Amino acid sequence: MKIWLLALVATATAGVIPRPVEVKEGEGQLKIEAGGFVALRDYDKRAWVEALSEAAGVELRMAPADVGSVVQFLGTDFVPDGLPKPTGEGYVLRIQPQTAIVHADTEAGHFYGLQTLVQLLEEAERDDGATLLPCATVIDSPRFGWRGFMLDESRHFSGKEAVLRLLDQMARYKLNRFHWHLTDSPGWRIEIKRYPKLTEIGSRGSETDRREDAPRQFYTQDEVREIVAYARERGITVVPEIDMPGHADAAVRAYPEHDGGGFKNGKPFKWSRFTFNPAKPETLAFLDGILEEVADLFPDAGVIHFGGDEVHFGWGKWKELPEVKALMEKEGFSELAEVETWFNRRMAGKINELGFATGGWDEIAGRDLPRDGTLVFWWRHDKPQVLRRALDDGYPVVLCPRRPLYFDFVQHDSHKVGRRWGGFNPLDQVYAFPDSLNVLEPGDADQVRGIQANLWTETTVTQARRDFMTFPRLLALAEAAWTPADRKDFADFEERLKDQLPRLDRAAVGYYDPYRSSPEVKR
Ligand code: TNX
Repeated sequence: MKIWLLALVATATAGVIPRPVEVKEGEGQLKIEAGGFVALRDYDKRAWVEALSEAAGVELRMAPADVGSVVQFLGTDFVPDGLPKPTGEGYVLRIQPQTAIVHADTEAGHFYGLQTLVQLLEEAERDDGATLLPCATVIDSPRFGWRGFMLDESRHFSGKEAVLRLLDQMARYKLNRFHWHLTDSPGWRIEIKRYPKLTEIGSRGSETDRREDAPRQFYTQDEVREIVAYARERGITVVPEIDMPGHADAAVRAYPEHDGGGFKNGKPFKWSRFTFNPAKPETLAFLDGILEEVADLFPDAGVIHFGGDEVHFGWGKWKELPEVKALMEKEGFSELAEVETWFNRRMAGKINELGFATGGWDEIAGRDLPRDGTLVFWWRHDKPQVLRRALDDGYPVVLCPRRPLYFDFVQHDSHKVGRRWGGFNPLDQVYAFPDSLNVLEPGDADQVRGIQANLWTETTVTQARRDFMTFPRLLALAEAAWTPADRKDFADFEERLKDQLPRLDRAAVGYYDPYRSSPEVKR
């Protein structure tokens, strides 16, 4: 009997993704029946009661008081001796024969305790209309504060429904930053009231549809606010990206007076208006105006990302622009890189003035931006020296290298569509990050804010393919971001993952099934 019970406990606590820091198995089980109360402290969260009801398969009710509740959310005062008092996003979950208690110090901590409880309830044994939850204590907190996922909306547009569904999945697996790449050459995807042509003209088309009369695809400001609020309810901060001075074709299409041209190695390339004019006062004022509206729409973002990537691909025409010539003369610049740096400092200054840190791709490292107002996103996996330099220079960084964290790279060798670069990005390599990286030193811990995967959407025309590229890698990312290195175990993760795949089916989320080699979704 005892052995059987322990076996049950072992499987019941084994299922959670991301794997918690510590799980102590208890004795006995908590019986959850219809009509049971959930005590929410001072939170008004009907959604939490609904999530628990759905996971338990029985209808629970919001409790009038803490007494007699089958699930309780409590502060840290009541954590018994011998257990740590959780802080920040951490929580302690105690499942006892009479009640399950989530202790935390913050709403985020309670929310993550809820997610763990939900996953445990989903796989708990059902008995005659009740759900039997094995007793256990879970002590948990994240490895990284920044657990991110980036979605490129410009190359192909996902739209509100898909984004809300993605946020649900991110929250379920305890990811907490949604980096929203809203602008790029194919399309401008966010309404800016001061500049209506950005969406009247700039939002038409995509990577695979270059018709001038293609349908408009963008988020209205109301939709942006709705998505930001939806994310906030789920512990997720939405970080907007407005890419500049490169990747600007869509905006320049709408407002050609800001054109800075686009030349690659002296020759025009696909995006002939790849850059903003980096030195024209009207263009800088235009970008200021955009950033002001963005700041209003994302008041809690903490970071506004201004791109800053791949500018040299498209700056071939800068030398001919009168404003650039005048700037170079005035400042005594001899190189375009100095113009780029000048532009970076000017716009980062604006973002800081608005009360946000400036996020930027790793090209912005080495430009002497304020260390406390800048966040560097290291993406060029083939340039570890850039990461090393950024760290040595004192910048905080988010690690999102192409390999293994770009989800537009294929995840299985048999896959034909998608990127490769000296290899590709299978599940186990996503999982092994960042412990697989040999650039980091123990002293870097404070500066490494976390990790993030990026879904660039050049090759993902349909939502089915975006899902296919994102899942199940998103779950490996989540565990890599949350679980301490010494608790990571890929074989164990795979066992838990097999139990999560049917949950993705139920949520109508597509994925690549590595255990059945499901057919490639090519478009
Ligand atoms: C590089 S990542 C880019 C993106 C592309 C991506 C494709 C980055 C900062 N720039 O514009 O979509 O590669 O993998």
